[in-house]
Amino acid sequence: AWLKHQVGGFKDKDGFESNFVRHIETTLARSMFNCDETAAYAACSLAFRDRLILEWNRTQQRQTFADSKRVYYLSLEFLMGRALDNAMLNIGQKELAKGGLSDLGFRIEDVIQQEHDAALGNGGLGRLAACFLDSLASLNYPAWGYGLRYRYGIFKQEIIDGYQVEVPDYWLDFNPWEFPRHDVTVDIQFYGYVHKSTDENGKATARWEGGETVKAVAYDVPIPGYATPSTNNLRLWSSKAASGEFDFQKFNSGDYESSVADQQRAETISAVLYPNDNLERGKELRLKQQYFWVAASLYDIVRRFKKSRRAWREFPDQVAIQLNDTHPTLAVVELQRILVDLEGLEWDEAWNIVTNTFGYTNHTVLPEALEKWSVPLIQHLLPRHLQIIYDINLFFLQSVERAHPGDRDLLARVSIIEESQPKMVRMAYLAIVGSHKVNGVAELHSDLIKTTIFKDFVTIFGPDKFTNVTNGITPRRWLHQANPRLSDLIASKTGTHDFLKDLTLLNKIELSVDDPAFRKEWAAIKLANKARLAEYIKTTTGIVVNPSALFDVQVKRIHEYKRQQMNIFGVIHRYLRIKAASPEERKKFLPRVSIFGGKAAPGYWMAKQIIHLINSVGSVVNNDKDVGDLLKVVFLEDYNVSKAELIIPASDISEHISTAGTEASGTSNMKFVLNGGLIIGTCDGANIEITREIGENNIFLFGNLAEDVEDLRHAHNYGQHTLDPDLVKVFEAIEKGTFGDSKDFAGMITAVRDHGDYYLVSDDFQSYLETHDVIDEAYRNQEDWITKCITSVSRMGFFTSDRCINEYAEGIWNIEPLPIETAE
Ligand code: 26Y
Repeated sequence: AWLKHQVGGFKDKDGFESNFVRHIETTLARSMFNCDETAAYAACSLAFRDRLILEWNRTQQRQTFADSKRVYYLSLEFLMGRALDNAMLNIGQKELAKGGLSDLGFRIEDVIQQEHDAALGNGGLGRLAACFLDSLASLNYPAWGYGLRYRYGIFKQEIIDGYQVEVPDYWLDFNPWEFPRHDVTVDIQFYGYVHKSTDENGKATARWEGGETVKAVAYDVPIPGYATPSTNNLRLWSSKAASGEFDFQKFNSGDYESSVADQQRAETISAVLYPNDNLERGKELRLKQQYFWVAASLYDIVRRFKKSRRAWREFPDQVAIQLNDTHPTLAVVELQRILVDLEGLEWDEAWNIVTNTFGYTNHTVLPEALEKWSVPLIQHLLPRHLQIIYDINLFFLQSVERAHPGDRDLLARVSIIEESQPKMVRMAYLAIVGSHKVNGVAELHSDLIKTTIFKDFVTIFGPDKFTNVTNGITPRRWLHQANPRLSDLIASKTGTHDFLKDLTLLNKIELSVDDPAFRKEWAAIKLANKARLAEYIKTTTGIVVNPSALFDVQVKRIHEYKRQQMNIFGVIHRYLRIKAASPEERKKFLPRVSIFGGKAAPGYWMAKQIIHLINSVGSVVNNDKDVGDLLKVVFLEDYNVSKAELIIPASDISEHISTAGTEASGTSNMKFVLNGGLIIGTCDGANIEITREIGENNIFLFGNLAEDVEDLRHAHNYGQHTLDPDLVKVFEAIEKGTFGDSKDFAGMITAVRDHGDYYLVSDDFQSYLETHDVIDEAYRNQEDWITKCITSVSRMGFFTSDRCINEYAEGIWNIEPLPIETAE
């Protein structure tokens, strides 16, 4: 298999070098005497890209020829990170490239660093989509991703005077990983009106007419599988003015400006990724993005299906479409419109095809993240779709009424249309009704959606429609690429790198848990990873941290439910204890570095306040002579995928401390444990399953359980809320101005003290502090600590996204991998 997988690669190092030089001298029109690291990155990428293209074409031909069922993963976010390192590793020729680059005078690490992250996503949901693409290709599934080619990805975060400042991320300047397909375009219609009539057979027909048209242009990104020639396709749509739209009348009459303005308006659709994570804003342009992307993708999928000349009823045998959250839910409506209005199918036959085609993944129970679109807005933008939504709802409610006669409350509760002012379309309900399977992303989460937000739908459709697929991560990027030394150490014990394809093989290292040489190397790798991060912290923030201190990391989007505020309150509490201690007592403290990273949505005021407090605490604590190395507080700017690859392997403890029942799964928890870090966490999301797999001695759990959250909140609201005394001391310190003007942090305090403490910070605070003390003690015993780390890693096999994709393939998509011919 190994030999086979080199088929797509370079013959040898010389082959790579000559290809590299050719790209420098021709594609880039430079000379080797004037080749800096940027040019080296470009040439190296172009050289590897050449290798990918051949396999990419072959994979597409193989899929077309086999004509078997394909899955289409529709996601508004693909948080891909860098591509070059991943491509070299998946092709299996990073070592060869390293040698070649070295011959030419470059260090491969420096070359890799030149690449700008493809940051077309916010957080977990977008990164999950990227891990899924890696697994789909690695497992040889015929699969396409469909997304938007944003000109601006997630903003770049700068920290200025302790505050987050957002800077545009213009990432497309030079992107060798995409291929414009100017011949693959789709005209997308907006606005207009519906013309209803009766045809010659007396059948009612509807035609959507008028309005304006925007052109969707395809950009394709190759997705290489690991140790397989399979290379799948990610198709991203970019918006352009349709040729008829560029108003030549205006142009010729000298109104050049407004003619260009029309063009720019069209291009606005795919201009920017909305930077909200778990926070809905209901903006018209976002709805336009959704329809633009969904309509272009469906046109493409249907066009491909039609080439096979099969009957429409075979559509679900050829096509599975997965909705990554409700963002692509209009696809349900669009496919029904295509089948009924354009292809002339009867409603019921069409609806049967639609529901057998779609699956819907829910990623959140937070009410503020559930999408709703106003009826007047949809009416205006997509008049025909609104009618179809009303018909879907009518037929759905009629079937509910037949099964549950007279239950008017039930009808009102499950109606796709919310009878508010204005009326709203509940996208999650539409997605459920339009899909054959609905899944949550961790066991607890999948149970919660069945008993809370989607309870009535379980009654209506039965429990089998709802299922769980616990999230996973790709071990290629999150172990082999991010932590090559650990990957190689593991391979030295398991015999091969096969665990990267079958992660359950990790369990073999448990046999070596007592092997002194293995343990020593394990510890040395962790220390080296920490030293590398310490170096990065020093150059980017000026803060000097001791690599042998305990590194405590919380990196993720900033959100009240994720409780970074609880973390920083805990840090303040530790600081106060150090200050109150005598010089003698201070020696007993375990030196710690608290590391934070993450972006706040630009309009999320409380999240920005949290960032400001972290930075303000840092500037006091880090400069306090009484504290020295005992405590450092670092906020790392602009957390993204490539920074995660640096930070995660360097952690001793990471924090996954959401209020129980709020974090659907979490995926960084898996990344940290896989890299030999331990975690402190609540009984939430995938933490629960991680505990089950690695054993409760290897994780630090604390806090209230999901089942108690409702009662606690209720009690708060009825005045039974005595704040934790240690938290009161923290608030006093903040209010005394210890960390600067206390008015700047008043919102965070009143949320807990005066506004019902919705996220239970006070309720969990004592248990959180105690657990950190337990961690200190555990860390002092380095031998036990390393045993915990090795044992945990060995038991992480379940959390690969390969397992996850196999579950989707079998339980939801009904697709099979495409066999790769073994002879060449
Ligand atoms: C509606 C819109 C504003 C919106 C945009 C982004 C709503 C939600 C999101 C993103 C949600 C998200 O990232 N959810 C995360 O998905 C991960 C993958 O399943 C989970 O691990 C994580 O717990 C969940 O918060």
